[in-house]
Amino acid sequence: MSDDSSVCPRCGVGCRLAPGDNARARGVVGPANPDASLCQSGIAAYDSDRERLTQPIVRRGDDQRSVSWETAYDHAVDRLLAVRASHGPDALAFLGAPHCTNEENYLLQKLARLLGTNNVDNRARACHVSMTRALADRVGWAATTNPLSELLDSDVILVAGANPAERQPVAFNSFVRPAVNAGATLVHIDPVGNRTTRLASHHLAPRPGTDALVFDLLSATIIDKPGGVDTEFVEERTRGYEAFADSVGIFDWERAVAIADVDTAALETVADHVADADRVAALVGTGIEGDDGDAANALLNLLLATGNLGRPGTGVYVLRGLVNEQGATDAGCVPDWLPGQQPVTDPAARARVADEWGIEPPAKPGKTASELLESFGREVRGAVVVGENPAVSKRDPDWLDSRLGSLDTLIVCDLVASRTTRHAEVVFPVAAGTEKTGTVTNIDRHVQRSEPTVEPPSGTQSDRRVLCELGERCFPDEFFFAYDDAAEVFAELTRVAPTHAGISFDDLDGAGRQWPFSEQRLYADAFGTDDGRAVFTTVTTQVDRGSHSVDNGSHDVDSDSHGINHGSDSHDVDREDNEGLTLVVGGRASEIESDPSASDTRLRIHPDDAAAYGVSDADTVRVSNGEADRETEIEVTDRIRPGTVYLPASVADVFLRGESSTVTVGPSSIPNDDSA
Ligand SMILES: Nc1nc2c(c(=O)[nH]1)N[C@H]1C(S)=C(S)[C@@H](COP(=O)(O)OP(=O)(O)OC[C@H]3O[C@@H](n4cnc5c(=O)[nH]c(N)nc54)[C@H](O)[C@@H]3O)O[C@H]1N2
Ligand SMILES: Nc1nc2c(c(=O)[nH]1)N[C@H]1C(S)=C(S)[C@@H](COP(=O)(O)OP(=O)(O)OC[C@H]3O[C@@H](n4cnc5c(=O)[nH]c(N)nc54)[C@H](O)[C@@H]3O)O[C@H]1N2
Ligand code: SF4
Ligand SMILES: [Mo]
Repeated sequence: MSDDSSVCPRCGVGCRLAPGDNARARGVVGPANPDASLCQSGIAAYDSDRERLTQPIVRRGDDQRSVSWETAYDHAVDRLLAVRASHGPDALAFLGAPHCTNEENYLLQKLARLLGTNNVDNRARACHVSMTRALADRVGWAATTNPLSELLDSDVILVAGANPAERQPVAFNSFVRPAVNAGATLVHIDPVGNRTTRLASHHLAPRPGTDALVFDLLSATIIDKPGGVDTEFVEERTRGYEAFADSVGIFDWERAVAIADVDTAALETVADHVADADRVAALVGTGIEGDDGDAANALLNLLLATGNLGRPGTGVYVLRGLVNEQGATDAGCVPDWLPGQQPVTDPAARARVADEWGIEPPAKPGKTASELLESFGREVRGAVVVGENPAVSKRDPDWLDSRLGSLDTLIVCDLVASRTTRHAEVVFPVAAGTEKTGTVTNIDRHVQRSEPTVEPPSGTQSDRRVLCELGERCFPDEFFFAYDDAAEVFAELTRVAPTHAGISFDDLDGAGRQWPFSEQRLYADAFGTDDGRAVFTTVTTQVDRGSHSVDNGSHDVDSDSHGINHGSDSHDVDREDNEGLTLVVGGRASEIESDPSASDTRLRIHPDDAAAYGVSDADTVRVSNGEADRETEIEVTDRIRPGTVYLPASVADVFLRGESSTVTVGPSSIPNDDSA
């Protein structure tokens, strides 16, 4: 039996909680928060001032009416079936649902596929698609490899493009901090120093977008060290090593150092640590996603060459953002994967689904979320959006409004009115994560049962109920959506998805259960590839890209151990070319969040750059990329690379929409005390 606690809806760590005093949550012991701790965001999980939707809405043109649930269901189904009848099944799109349960994601993709389309995706995968696809293609599964608890056994922990001290704080404090306190070496790879860096003994601050080169440089250094490569592991458990080693052999080390602009001594020290350690684990976030998978592939090569996969204390941790981002993928809200990450192109996988459903899902992969958005109003005429807000995005909001507005019909399930619900023809008001029963899967594949710990507002229903009602009305003569409860949906998921085979809803107590049922750590005996071997790739990164005239005179901006290690004075290079400052963004947020850290909207800038641009600490400045500008306060700090500036996503949005990630900084046009 499960205890009376929910899984925290605020992030993918998956801490357990229940209501405490004064509208605050209290932690309940779970696999991700073994000492029952919560972060500030989790403590505020029940505390929302957002006005909830409590009645279904139907809108045609300017006419908006609150309607009964029956009317809303009938109207939504009429409209979806009309689109399908006139334009075919691929004119429908389904966007779900990393905020929702595994069961709800399963139902959403089942509805899409029974209606005849694989156009189902979840947008949040955009945050980690490079790393997860590299894992799926080369070792087996799009998921974190080892349990969080094994970080306590790691000798070296590499954190790249992530800030878990602030973004996954309970996982960081429960597993990384104690490991470091017990002697593990923490290496932070990030152009910007942050709270994670404070615990690190080494900080490599490469030029943004050059992480692949950093990992290749580490591999190249380790291959040259006697005993650096784990030859036994490479021979027994991998393939493609020779080609990889050859490509490393012709890799231009000096040029790569110059482009990544990392300090060679620091790099060699880190390479020594990785080569000497028995157990190396890597934690990756959104910061290494910008290069089409080069960084992810280079990191996997490094870990494979050193034998750091499939053993305790090793592996890759994908620091997924939203509560059920892993589960949305596992349950099949992916255009080319059926439940259990099975390719839709695989006849055996389709047959397994057909056995259960009585109908075979279509074989042709659907469109991804961004392709779907592009197609709205053209090939795609109707959409069902469950717990996503595509209208809020890095893309131009007017463009998105026009895309959503061009659909024949849009059906949305949400807790609150949003920019997306404004375009909806039918809005279903639903229950939140802490108000419903179901399972969610956290960053280390723990499938946990979440029980309602507060009453949903009267007038709402769960997403599960809504999807079943829609499904039953789409197929009135069938029993495709005749489930009594979440347990029945979960049971079907475990029959269809090989990843979840053997897990029973009733056995999911407060401790949860990792998929696959039989092993906590993936790849202990074999990798999930056809021949059971992990696959090397060759070094694909181009060391000759860019035209930086780099001077190799190494200089350290900061001699204390927390200071950043970058190599040459990139800042001079950048300014000589009159390139402006490279903008780096972190703190990507989900709207659901009333994030305490989001209040820091300052631009971080290195003292040399501040001097060059004539601005001082705490000034309000104008940041511009030529297309857009923003006023914001600045923090002058040496924990950022010269030539690079940092902004939280909430402020950086206007710049991310453009092509250029280069900005300039100048005096504000508004008086300082009147700042944004
Ligand atoms: N409190 C709170 N926590 C959250 C969330 C929230 O809203 N509030 N949201 C959750 C969500 S949805 C997500 S996706 C996660 C995000 O979790 P993270 O990915 O850990 O969070 P970010 O702060 O976006 O970190 C991105 C980091 O990448 C760095 N970076 C940028 N460019 C590069 C580069 O080229 N190379 C390297 N090596 N680093 C680079 C940035 O400096 C930044 O430190 O956080 C989750 N956690
Ligand atoms: N401009 C901008 N764009 C961003 C980011 C940013 O910082 N700035 N961050 C990026 C990142 S990291 C992410 S992960 C994405 C997040 O993108 P989205 O997932 O699209 O956005 P969210 O605001 O997290 O949530 C979408 C909606 O889900 C609803 N919701 C919450 N729980 C439930 C539930 O149980 N059921 C239903 N039906 N609805 C629910 C919320 O009320 C909200 O309206 O955005 C990305 N895009
Ligand atoms: S770390 Fe994430 S799951 Fe845990 S309490 Fe904080 S927001 Fe919730
Ligand atoms: Mo995210």
